[in-house]
Amino acid sequence: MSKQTKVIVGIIAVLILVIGVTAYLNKENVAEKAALNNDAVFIVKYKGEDQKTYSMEDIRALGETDFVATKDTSDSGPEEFTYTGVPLIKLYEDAGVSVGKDDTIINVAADGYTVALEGEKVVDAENVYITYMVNGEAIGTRDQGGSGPYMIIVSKDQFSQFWCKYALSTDVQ
Ligand SMILES: Nc1nc2c(c(=O)[nH]1)N[C@H]1C(S)=C(S)[C@@H](COP(=O)(O)O)O[C@H]1N2
Ligand SMILES: [Mo]
Repeated sequence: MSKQTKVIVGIIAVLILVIGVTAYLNKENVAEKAALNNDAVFIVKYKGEDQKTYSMEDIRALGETDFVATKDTSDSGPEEFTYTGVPLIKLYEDAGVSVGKDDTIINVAADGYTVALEGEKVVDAENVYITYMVNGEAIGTRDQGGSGPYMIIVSKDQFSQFWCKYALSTDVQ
């Protein structure tokens, strides 16, 4: 090997090492961020009465999915995000609470914000989701400056005012 070839091989070896270590650290980081709010609870109610309490693990075990939703607020333009979550209707099914198209679903948040949704939207498993990750990272708690740990998203709405940040519970009335 010429001296020049040795130098090139050396540089390539160092680059491969750097890429490998970066990928490894990144993987740990993603796992850590995703695991942050495992103790957060979310409650499914029926007419104001608790039916079932869920942890992050319980919710994820119902079958999580990635989907794209556009967040459009009063002070920012439309922006697309990839969220990870579970259709809200799956929690109702699991809790044994039936939801009809003519019911009203009340979602309550930690800051007192309350969202009323038509049952017709909630029975659509591709519309209303309970989410906990955005673009592969935990949504984060309010204290951390996030919108979670849970946020309910109405993905087919044009605007985001019916999304429920810091969601604590959902109720059929
Ligand atoms: N708990 C809670 N959820 C909420 C709100 C809120 O103030 N509190 N604001 C709503 C509005 S008006 C919008 S546009 C979306 C997105 O709000 P963000 O821009 O603060 O993320 O969250 C909705 N959900
Ligand atoms: Mo908004």
